[in-house]
Amino acid sequence: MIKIATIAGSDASGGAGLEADLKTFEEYGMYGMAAVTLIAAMDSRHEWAHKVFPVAEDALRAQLETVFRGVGVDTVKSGMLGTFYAVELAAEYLDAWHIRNYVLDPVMICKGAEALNPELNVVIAEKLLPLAELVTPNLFEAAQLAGMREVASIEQMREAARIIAGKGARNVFIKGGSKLHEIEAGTPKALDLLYDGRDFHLIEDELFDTAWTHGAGCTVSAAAAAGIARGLSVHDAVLSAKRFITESLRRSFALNRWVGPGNPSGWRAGHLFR
Ligand code: PXL
Repeated sequence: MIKIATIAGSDASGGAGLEADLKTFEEYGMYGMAAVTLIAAMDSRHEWAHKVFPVAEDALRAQLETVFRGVGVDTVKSGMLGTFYAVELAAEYLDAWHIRNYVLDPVMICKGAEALNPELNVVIAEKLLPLAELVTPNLFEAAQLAGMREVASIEQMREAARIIAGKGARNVFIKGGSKLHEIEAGTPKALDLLYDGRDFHLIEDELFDTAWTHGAGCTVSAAAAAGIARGLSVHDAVLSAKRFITESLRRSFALNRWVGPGNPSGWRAGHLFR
């Protein structure tokens, strides 16, 4: 059994964060573990406003001990870290246990929430990018990591990817998705870019006209980690992750009037019924 772990926040509504990661690992047939960095809860009486409760440093360290020493793990993904000590602990354990298959999803904010620590981006870039086999920023996160004012075109995605790779990540996958489509008017596809330090691969996929995309970023990053855990090249892992998220979003649904996630088992329905 392939063992894979996420170091991430819990999304009580179940669509993003470590819940999305674990569901994705399950679909890829792997044994998933989680070290919780923070707990996010949402208030239905206040427009689904997010509230974030960090997990104490000693509690996070104890979980990392469980995962890395107690069980052992081949591949690790990180999501929302939220505090300086979470970034430092993640770096400490990834480094000490020589984890090569590390996928960094540099989650900086979730919709409707205040960033816990906006300055965290600098520490994430400094401590975690050099450890990452793959980093998976969205357009906003790519601009932050690259120190650019904005990333709003394919050319700027290329530039950001080059800068981020220069800071130590071995592969950079910038999730333009539906956002880049809006910017590059007339493009009927979701657009993402993979940079392996040498070549750029523009990845186009089906675009859905839906607001129910909660957790898509977490999911695509977890799916890429699962592919890498399975032994795929980063390029093939990303292509698999794109297929996975496309089938998930094809069957996305509303949880309430504010939020709707993809369906992580969507690819199975597609397999059976199309
Ligand atoms: O989608 C980003 C995200 C990541 N992690 C947690 C979240 C969210 C968004 O809600 O709650 C824990």
